[in-house]
Order: sequence, then C-alpha cells, then structure tokens
Amino acid sequence: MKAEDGITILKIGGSVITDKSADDGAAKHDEIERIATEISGFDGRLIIVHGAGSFGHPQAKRYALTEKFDAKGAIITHNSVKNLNRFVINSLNKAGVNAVPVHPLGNTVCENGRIVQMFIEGIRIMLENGFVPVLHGDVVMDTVLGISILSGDQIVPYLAMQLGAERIGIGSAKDGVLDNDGKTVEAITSSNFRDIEKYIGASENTDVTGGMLGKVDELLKLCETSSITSYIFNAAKNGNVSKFLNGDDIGTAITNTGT
Ligand code: IP8
Repeated sequence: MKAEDGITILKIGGSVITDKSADDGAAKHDEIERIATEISGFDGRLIIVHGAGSFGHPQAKRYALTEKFDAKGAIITHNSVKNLNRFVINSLNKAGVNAVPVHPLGNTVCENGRIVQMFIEGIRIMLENGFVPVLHGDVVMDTVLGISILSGDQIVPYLAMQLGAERIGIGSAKDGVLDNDGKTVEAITSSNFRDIEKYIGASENTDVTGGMLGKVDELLKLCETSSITSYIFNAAKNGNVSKFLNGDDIGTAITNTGT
C-alpha cells in the first residue's frame, strides 16, 4: 500500500451478510468469510462500512426507534449490530486484513437523523498505518431526538466527502438498480433519477433506513457536491467484491458525469 493511494470506501449491505428476513440477528457466516477473503486481495487504503441487516432493523422497529426515544431499545439495537461487526472483524482478521472496529455510537452526533459531527481523526490515522476501519449502521446520539438510527448509507458519502475518497462501492444483494424488466440500469444521474425512481422497489424485509431508494438518494446528494461516482453492485455474487476493488466499474453507476 502506498500513502498516495486514493481511499476506497466499500459498503457491504446487511442483506448480503445476514438473513434480513429473520426477526433477530442471523448472520451468513459463509458469506462474511467469502467477502473477507475477496477483500484480503486488495492492497490500497480501504474503509469498510456494513449494514445492520437482521442485527439492527428488526430491533429498531420493535422499539420504534425511528418514532420515539427508547434508551433500552437503543442499547439492545446497538449491542446487536456490534455483534455483527465482531463477526465481520474476526473474519477479516482471519483472512489477513488488519481490520479494526469503529462504532458510530462513540464518534458521531446527528441532528434530526443527519450527521453533524463525526470524529474522523482516528480513521485518518488508521488509514495512514495500514489498518482497515470497519464502521456500520448504528444507533447514535442526536441533538434533537436524543438518539437516531444512522444508516451506513449516510456514513459512506459523509466519509467520502470528509476524507476525499476516490472510489465508492455499495455491495447489495441485487445486480445494482434494476429497471422495470429486471435489467441493471447502467447509470443514474440527477437528470434520469425521476424516471428511474418509480422502479426502485421497497425492501422486502424490515428496513428502517430506506432500502435501495435511500442508497441512491444519498449517493446522488454526494454527486451534487463532488465529482465522485459510486457503484451499486451485487456483492452476493462470488468475485464481484474483488472486481470492484480491482477497479472494474460494475453494477449501476451513480454519477454526475454527462449531466
Ligand atoms: O443497515 C441501519 O444501518 P443500515 C442501522 O446501513 C440500524 O441502513 C441500527 C438499524
């Protein structure tokens, strides 16, 4: 790894590494291990953010955390997603990646659900020293609501802006954003978003943070303020995480080029 290498941010969706239809944490350990092995082949500066899947969404829903403050529910939800993070960290370390956990609960403040502050100096130093920080969707403190649910989908563009990331990949369980015929949409820009928006289905499982539409929305906002193109691709397909990390443009590009 060279210090001048650009930063890559990879999100691994909760639907890829957990059984999202379960009503309590059910991890797909084989998938976590496969993805960890694919990541171990990468030699650049990398940040991983993973979703919560059944380790966060059902718990947040059970305690209605997007509607009201509930301290006990917040702790239960955080502890659950922290367990998933431990599985991810362990598999990455086993595969030879120097992965370290960064729990947003401890370093992030939101206002009405939007990040207003994140202590990222630690992440910067981790990257300089060859560590791979692994963040995740989490419960965080909120200046207005007390606590809010912060999606990994919001963390990714925030970090990309703050750290000037070069490449962003969102590994979901679908072949990118699909059109009405189930075909992958090649590129989404702010010009064609309104047409494509109607195809973007809601998540089949419990998702308190907006599913695919939430992802596209966050990445389009990033495009408006930067020239960073993001790729939404299928991380459940063997080899796709490696392909993305090796520089292939796969899945759907969310971009502002050509607008
Ligand atoms: O799965 C959600 O994060 P996401 C976080 O990245 C919780 O949207 C705790 C439900």
